[in-house]
Amino acid sequence: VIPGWFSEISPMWPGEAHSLKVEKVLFEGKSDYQNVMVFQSSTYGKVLVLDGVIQLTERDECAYQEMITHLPLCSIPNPKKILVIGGGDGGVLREIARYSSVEKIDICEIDKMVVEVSKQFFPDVAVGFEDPRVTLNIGDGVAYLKAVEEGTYDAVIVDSSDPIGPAQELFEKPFFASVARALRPGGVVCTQAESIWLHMDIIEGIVANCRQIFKGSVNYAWTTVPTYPSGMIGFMLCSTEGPTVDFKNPVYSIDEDDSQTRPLKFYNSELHSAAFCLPSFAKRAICSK
Ligand code: AAT
Repeated sequence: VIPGWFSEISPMWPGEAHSLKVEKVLFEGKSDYQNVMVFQSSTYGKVLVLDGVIQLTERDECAYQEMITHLPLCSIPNPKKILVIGGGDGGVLREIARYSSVEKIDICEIDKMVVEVSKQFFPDVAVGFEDPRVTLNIGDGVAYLKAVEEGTYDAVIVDSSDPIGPAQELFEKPFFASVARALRPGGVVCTQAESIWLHMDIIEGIVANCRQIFKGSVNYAWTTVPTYPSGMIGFMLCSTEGPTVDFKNPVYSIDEDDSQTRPLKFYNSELHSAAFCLPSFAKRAICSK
């Protein structure tokens, strides 16, 4: 460990640790679920860390939040009811709020401290909570989904941390089954699905589960995020049986909507389609089974 630097050390990426220079630690606390830390970095703005793992930085959060949101929502016409699991920083809410078709945004985040800390230190991210269509629930996403009435949502976005800690069950088959139940026919889910460089075993497990549960389509997409392990992160995009969803060819271009008061920083329609192109080794592992 280099003094004055933050190193992201975890058994989930043994033998490597991305480091950022720390200007100042702004917050350190322990919630009921995890350690929460915020620091000012030299080159990536403020950084939110949970249990030693980077959740977002001000400089590159746009890549993750815009892709995890617009990949599913631009793949279906006129999304109306959306559920977010995790995402307590509010960034995914900020992105969903761009859609005038959306009527209701429910969010279930397990850790109240993440919401409070985000409102205090990341106002440009937590701005998502200000949208009047948002209802915040503090609780476990697994329990929340079990209680949802069948066929409620057009889209579910699972903005979850890694499968060590409170998010473990969000990577398991019963959870995907309750997501499918909560979706309308032809509804879509997008879940945080780790890195093809580091977690092919986890990804193959998720793909196998999703193939059994989602009878529409099952796809993996990815994007660069410099401060996530290996510099990239992937998403599973699946649809339930019903109207066909062709994820690779978006039906709506949010990036061409002139009414946006905050222009998109990262997502556009070309990147949307490109996100589904995989390196050969990943294609073999993910697409051939
Ligand atoms: N948008 C920032 C990126 C995240 S945040 C993941 C959120 O999921 C955290 O706020 C965490 O408290 C919440 N969470 C974890 N488990 C649950 C659960 N069971 N129910 C509801 N919310 C939960 C993801 C960063 C990815 C990091 C990649 N290395």
